[in-house]
Parts: sequence; structure tokens; C-alpha cells
Amino acid sequence: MDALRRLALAAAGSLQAATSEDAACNRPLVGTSERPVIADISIRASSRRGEDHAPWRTRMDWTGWNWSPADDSINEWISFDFGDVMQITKIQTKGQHLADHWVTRFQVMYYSAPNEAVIHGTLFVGNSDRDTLKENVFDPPIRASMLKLRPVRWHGHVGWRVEVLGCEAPSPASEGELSCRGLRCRDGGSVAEGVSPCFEHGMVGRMATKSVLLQNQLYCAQRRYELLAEAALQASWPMLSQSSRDAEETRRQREAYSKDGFVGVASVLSTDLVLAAQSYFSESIWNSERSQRPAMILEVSAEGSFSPNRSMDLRRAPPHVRNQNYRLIGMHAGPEELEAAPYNRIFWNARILTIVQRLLGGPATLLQALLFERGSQQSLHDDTWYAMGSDLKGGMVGVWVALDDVDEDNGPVFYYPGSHLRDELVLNPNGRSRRELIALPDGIRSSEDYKADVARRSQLEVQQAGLTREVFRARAGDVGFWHERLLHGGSPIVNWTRTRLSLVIHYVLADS
Ligand SMILES: O=C(O)CCC(=O)C(=O)O
Repeated sequence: MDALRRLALAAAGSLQAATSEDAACNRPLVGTSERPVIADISIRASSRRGEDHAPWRTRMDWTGWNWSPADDSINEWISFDFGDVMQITKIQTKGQHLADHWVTRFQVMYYSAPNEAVIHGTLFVGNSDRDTLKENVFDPPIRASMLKLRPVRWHGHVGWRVEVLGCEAPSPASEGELSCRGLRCRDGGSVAEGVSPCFEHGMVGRMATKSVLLQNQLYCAQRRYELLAEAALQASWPMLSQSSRDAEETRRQREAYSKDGFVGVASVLSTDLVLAAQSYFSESIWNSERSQRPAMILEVSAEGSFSPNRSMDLRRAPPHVRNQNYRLIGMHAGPEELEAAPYNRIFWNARILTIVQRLLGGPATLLQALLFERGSQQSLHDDTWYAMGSDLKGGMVGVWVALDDVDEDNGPVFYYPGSHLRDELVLNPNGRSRRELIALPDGIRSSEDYKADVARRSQLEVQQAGLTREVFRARAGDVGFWHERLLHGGSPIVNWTRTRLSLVIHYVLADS
């Protein structure tokens, strides 16, 4: 079906639907393939598994293969651009029509204006089979011109059908007026405050109004994407909406981050979430029924670093390993691992992501998460050595989340403010990208001698530059954010009876 036919159908569909359902604000906003409300091109995705899995195939009535991304990964998303700000009340989902694949948990991000991205605080529960309709209610409803859904857990492969319900957002503007102010409309006129040239062309009749409206919505939607892309590319600031108090706080955080390469923020997580993470750790992660533990890898440390050859499956880890210095990896990586529910709420915590995105200057993607029960005692390093950097300078932020109170006794993180500004060393001349060039070469990454040598050289550099060591003393719920090139490590543990439950999460600029 071509785009024009879809538009015409969409117009008809919109009119037809705008009856009693509108009163309850329960109108389909995406539409079916027979009755599309938004055009196919308004449904976009991070990737597709193949032509059979194009994003528009996510429409509820599609009986072939539905949308599925190239990878089963939490970095994939699908978005719906409504062209104008809508009031959204519900989201409906079903699994993949032709296979036992469905999304069991997902996150919602939405834009109420081009530069106003908001991450919804709820981790939504999705489906548990192919065909049963699952409905989630937004209470209160949200106002959004675009909705972006990120599958976080799934069964089989990521793949689903989606409908979004709502109605035009109530506003003082007259019906049909587009919120495209500041953008140029298809007819060439620019949209001045309070005036909508898009609307003038639609005065002939209601049908014509709707069809012109849809074309203009499409155009405005494209412009919004362009603006968002520009914003991310130029690291334009701010990406997210802010009150003036937020703006002042953000300015201070960014200044500290640029100058020191580190910024600590108090009380980012609620006490409830910290308690949930603590009890999940003792009850589920270390479940005495080993087979019940989430799939993760446990790495034991040796001489101030974690070596891959001292690792084991958490499900096999004997109890005595807990007395050693260890960390857990892989909890962010797949459907099974993501049983670690409170940890998901931390990875996708709106406050953490907002700060990360402000520091990065664009949308962020999660790269890796590490969980520590005690201080790491890791020697001096920067994360780029371990290929945790990005191809764009400064394109990775390390996030350190305190889930216990931390002081000199239980091995706080230490760092050298300003060390992120030192010159970049090419550690791997065979690297094919910035990230690879400044990382330790693969074969050498686990060599303690080589790492000790790089650490010695860096120590010398910080001494010569007159930088002083700081420690991050924190209360449970506080969060520290560090630059990818900040030299840091874990202080020695003085009191081994104290835990130091904490997370390290690495976020990179999306598409970097
Ligand atoms: O948590 C710590 O003690 C330090 C962790 C660290 O340096 C890292 O993960 O890069």
C-alpha cells in the first residue's frame, strides 16, 4: 500500500474513530495496517532483523512476521511519531504472531516537544504468550508527540505487536492546530506563535482538514527527527527539559565534570530502591539454591585487578567465594539475567539517565554493569584501557552507585580530579578506531605486569601534574559520575566485616 493511500485511509480512520472512544480518550493512535492512523514512516526502530521484520509490521492486525530488531538487546527500540502532542492513556501489546517470541518487560521514553525527552519511571510488564493482549495504563496519562519503547526482557527473541491509545491532548489551541511552532510547514510558511498556516489550508472541510493535517504532521515529525539528530550530533545542550533550578544544578554538575572529570550527586536513589536492591542481592543473587540464581559471571580479583581466568558461573560459585574480593558481570545482558529486577530499575533510573545524558550531551545506551559486594581494591586505571571508551572523545560516562554507606573503612573509590584531561596514549597501535587505539591490546589486557607498568606511568603523570587524590565518601543512594579517562581505582579495605555493595554502570552515547 503506498504512502498516499495510507494517508487517505489514515484520515478516514481518524475521522471514523473520533466518536465515542474519543470521549474516553481511548482511540488507537498507531492504527492497523488496514486502518493506519499514523503512516508507516512514523514507526521507526533502531534496527530490523530483516525485511520481514520492518518496524511498521508491529501493527496489531499484521498476521505475518512482526517487528523484530537485529539483536536481542536492551539497546534496541521502536518509536511512534504522532506528529502532534497527544494525550496517551494506554499501551497494548501482543507477542510475535508467527513464533513464541514476546517482550516481558519494557521501558517507555517520550517526547512532548523536540527537546523534551522524558524517561517514564515505570518498568512496564509486557506479555507472557503470543496472542493474549496485554494492556498497560498510563496513570496519569502522558502528553507526548513521540513514544519510544525499549524492550528490556523478552522470551525467545525481541518481537511484538503494539497499539497506543489516547486522544488529542487538550490544549487552548483550536482543533487541528499543529504544535509545530518554530518549525517550517510543508506549505513553506513558518509557524508563528499562535498562528498555524498548516491549519489555513484545511478550512475547506473536515475531511480535507484532516488530510492536510496528516501531511503536515508527517512533515513536522520529520523535522523533529532532524532536530533531535542535530541535537545529538552537535551535543547541543540541554537535551532534556529543565526547570530553572534544574538548569542551575545541571550547569554546576557539568562544570565540575569538565574540570574534575568526576561529579558526585547525593540521594539520587530512593531509600526503597536501595533496600530492594540490598535484599535482592542477599536473597536472589546469592540464593542458596544455586540454580535459582540469575545467570552472571563472578570474577575473583588478583593483585588489584579482576582477571578473566579467575572467573566462574555464579550458579556454580561455592559460598566461600563471597569472602574473597569479587565482582559480578552480565546482569544487564539478557532476558534471564534481567530477573535482577531492582537492578533494572537502577540501570534505567530516570534521574541517573537524565544526568548521564546531560553529561554526554545526547542519548545514552548502557554498555556494561558490574556489581561489587565489597570494595574492589582495584589499582589506578582509566576505563578506556579496558575498551570501555567510545569512538567519540568523552563519549562514555562511568556511573558509580552506592548501595551501602561508604567511608575510608570499606574501600571507597579514589580518583585524581583533572586526570581525564591528560594526553591520550596510543596503547594499541593496531587499533582501528579511537576506542581500540587507546585500549590495552587484547592479548595484553590481562597481563598484570603490563597493567602495573601503565599504572606506574599514569601515577607519575598525575604527580608531575600536581593532581591530588580524592575519595568518594557516599551514603547509600548517592551516585558518582566519572569521565571515561578519569584515573581512578578502589582504596584498600580496612574493615573486612563491612560490605560495600555498589554498582558500576558504563553508558555510552547512543550510535557512538
Ligand atoms: O568500585 C570500585 O572500587 C572501583 C571500580 C572501578 O574502578 C571500575 O569498575 O572501573
